[in-house]
Amino acid sequence: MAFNSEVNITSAVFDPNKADTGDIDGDGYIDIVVSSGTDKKITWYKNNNGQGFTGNQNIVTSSLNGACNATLVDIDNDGDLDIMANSTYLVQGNYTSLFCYKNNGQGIFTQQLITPEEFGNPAYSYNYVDVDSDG
Ligand SMILES: [Ca+2]
Ligand SMILES: [Ca+2]
Repeated sequence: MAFNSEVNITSAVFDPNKADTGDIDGDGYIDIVVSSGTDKKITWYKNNNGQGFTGNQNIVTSSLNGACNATLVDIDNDGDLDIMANSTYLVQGNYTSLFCYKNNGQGIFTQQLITPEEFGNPAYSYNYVDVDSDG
């Protein structure tokens, strides 16, 4: 794929705030995940055999209020990339809830609430590190 011109991957997200890249479906080509807060979405876009993106939107969720910080990380160490994201609005009585969307290896995700924490103010960024160095 040549990067000599701008490519519009999608116009179907409202207020996108973060994109991350990684091979979501395990086909060897780097895909893109996007969080967009105003339309409450986390979506991903498949790279078609290295030829680029068709704009087909794979919706991970469309109900995460203030969805932000979509980040690809293999959180359960099973070899596929999962998505971590958080909400900046009230979710189940808590502000700034952290969610994991576990990948089945083919880009189908299952939501899991990780830490329903109330920080007082919404957290807009975070990092993932292997705190106990166990891989
Ligand atoms: Ca891929
Ligand atoms: Ca995984």
